[in-house]
Amino acid sequence: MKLLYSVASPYARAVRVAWRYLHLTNIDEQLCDPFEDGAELLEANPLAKVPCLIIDGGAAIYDSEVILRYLATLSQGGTKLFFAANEWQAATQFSLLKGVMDAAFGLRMEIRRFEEHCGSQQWLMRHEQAILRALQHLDKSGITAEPFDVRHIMLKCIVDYLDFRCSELNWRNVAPAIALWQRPLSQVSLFAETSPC
Ligand SMILES: N[C@@H](CCC(=O)N[C@@H](CS)C(=O)NCC(=O)O)C(=O)O
Repeated sequence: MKLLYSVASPYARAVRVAWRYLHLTNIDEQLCDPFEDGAELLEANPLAKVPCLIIDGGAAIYDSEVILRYLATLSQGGTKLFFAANEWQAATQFSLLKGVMDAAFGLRMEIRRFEEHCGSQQWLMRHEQAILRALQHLDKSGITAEPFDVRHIMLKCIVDYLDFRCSELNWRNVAPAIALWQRPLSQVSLFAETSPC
């Protein structure tokens, strides 16, 4: 299998951490800048987004949630990536995390538009506020104390992405428990090997 990814993408990083976490070995990672509209990516994913997994036989799997769910089915060692289907609170938290990742990417794109002198202050604030409210909510929910699963992979990829791409956003003020939890995890090989910086 081949995973098309970019180093900075938090979505792709979540997938890259997950396959390592599941001890899968048959995945080749191939760098791909989605903004270059390369032929291989366009053929695999008409949306031209990474991550995109091309499985043996040539079919493509995207987006990141679908890839994560697919990888979870390949795990043989008993390592669980996902919570049970009827754990609605966990599922809702997972949706919240996907939304924060979208808002973080949206914020980064808006910052880029500001660099090109066409940013919108309203959209910048909207993304920032969504991120801060969500991280505060997750912090208070005690997510960092729960057993490790896909939600923690998402959370770590989000906060590292914010530090990397949106470093002026002071998220640590509203999420002190997540801030404490984030730092030592960076030493764990899953995260160290996939770090965007
Ligand atoms: N919903 C998608 C989002 C993926 C996504 O937006 N990836 C970004 C990189 S971080 C991308 O490829 N952007 C290219 C574009 O927006 O044209 C997922 O979960 O995989």
